[in-house]
Amino acid sequence: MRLSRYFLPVLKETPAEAQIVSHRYMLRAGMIKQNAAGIYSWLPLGFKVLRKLENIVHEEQMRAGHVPMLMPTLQSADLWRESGRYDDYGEEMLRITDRQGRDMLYGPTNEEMITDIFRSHVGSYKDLPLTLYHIQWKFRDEMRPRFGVMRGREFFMKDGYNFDLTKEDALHAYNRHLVSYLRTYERMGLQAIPMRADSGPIGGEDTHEFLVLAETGESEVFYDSAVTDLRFGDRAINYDSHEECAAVMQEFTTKYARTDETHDEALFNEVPEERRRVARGIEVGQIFYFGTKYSEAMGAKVQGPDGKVVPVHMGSHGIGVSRLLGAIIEASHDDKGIIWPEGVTPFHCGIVNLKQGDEEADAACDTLYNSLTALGLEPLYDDRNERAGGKFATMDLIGLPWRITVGPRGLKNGVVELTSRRTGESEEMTPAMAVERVAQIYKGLTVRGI
Ligand code: P5A
Repeated sequence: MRLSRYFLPVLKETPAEAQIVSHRYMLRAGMIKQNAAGIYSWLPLGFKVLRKLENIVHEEQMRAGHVPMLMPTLQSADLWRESGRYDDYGEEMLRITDRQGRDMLYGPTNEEMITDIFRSHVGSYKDLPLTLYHIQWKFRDEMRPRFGVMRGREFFMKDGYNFDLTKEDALHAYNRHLVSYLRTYERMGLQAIPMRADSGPIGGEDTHEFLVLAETGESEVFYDSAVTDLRFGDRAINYDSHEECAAVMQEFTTKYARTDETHDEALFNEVPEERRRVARGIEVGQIFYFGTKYSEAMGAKVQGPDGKVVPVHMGSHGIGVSRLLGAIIEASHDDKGIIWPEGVTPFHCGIVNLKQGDEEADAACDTLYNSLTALGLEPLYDDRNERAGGKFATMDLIGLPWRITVGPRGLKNGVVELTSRRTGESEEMTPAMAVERVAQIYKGLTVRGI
């Protein structure tokens, strides 16, 4: 992309309404624009990152054997009356009446709708296990929408639902989701710690939230600092193996880590004092096992191998995809702007032309741009007629992890400069070497956005 043809409305001033750094940078970098309280337009740069995160979530869900689909945002109130949640959900639910006077709602989650789809089409244990998911906009009429996309009213969520014959199988689905979530967050450059939590309006006994530690997080968390040493990494996992998934669950959830809702002071005090931590975190996902709560209320049953018809065991599993943008920025920035992890960056590398209009500099930038593009990478070329300082400030603000700087003086010696956004370190090299280095950095990481 050439910046002269892009739409990147960066702001010089810090918007007064933004209280936390991720919100400030998302506004300043021209990623989002608020249209109403807690409702945002995703401008091209924000949209590009959102799509990348969505793609990573899809890849990891499909890797775990979960099946993608798409349900609508609007739902009929009748389904929610069947589960009993229409009255229970309270003021967070946005209720709408259509022209025929029918009660509708903008879905805050999809347990009822997916259970209805399941009961319409599945009647035998032979079709199980099954996990269906979608990534779709949700609406919750939050009392206090704030911090930009972090607590929106309209927000983008991946929600998946497992259907299993037995509790044991459903607990395997729960563990499998935990493993797939660990992989997902790590690919985004995040450490999200599973913590025992409260199930709230979704219901059920077993639930874990995934928290990214950050001072600006809305949740208070209590944990054994040893949990922060755990990494899933690139180990191989067989998602069909109950034992393998259970072992990962065990590894990541045995040490003390809880949100304030389930915090137990006596248990916490058993953690050696020097490892006890009280901090704040951003909830970027949550998994639930709720057994037959919805399947019994809504008649989602299957015939088992013994001929008996029984309600299916279910769970639901969510990732706050739009919230993740905020969480990633909270975890990765400095006083100049965002620092995108390579796995999610909107563009792989910036190209800054120090002297636009200089024949040699323009030609070198074009060559760099074309070579990177030919390798399947997405450079952002600042080809505007601006002074160098302004170009650097924009690149630092929008946070591309790598920048190639091209100027007539370097070109006389046959070199350009490759700079890391994270360390600020620069290295001179030939343009061909810079292309090779950038290609090497992104090997195996090139998830495309849009
Ligand atoms: C699990 C999937 C559920 O709704 N039903 C389907 C279950 N869980 S949840 O924890 O309530 O939400 C899942 C994730 O969505 C994000 N989230 C939000 N993001 C932005 N703004 C909001 N107002 C908001 N509310 C929830 C969180 O990341 C949460 O973990």
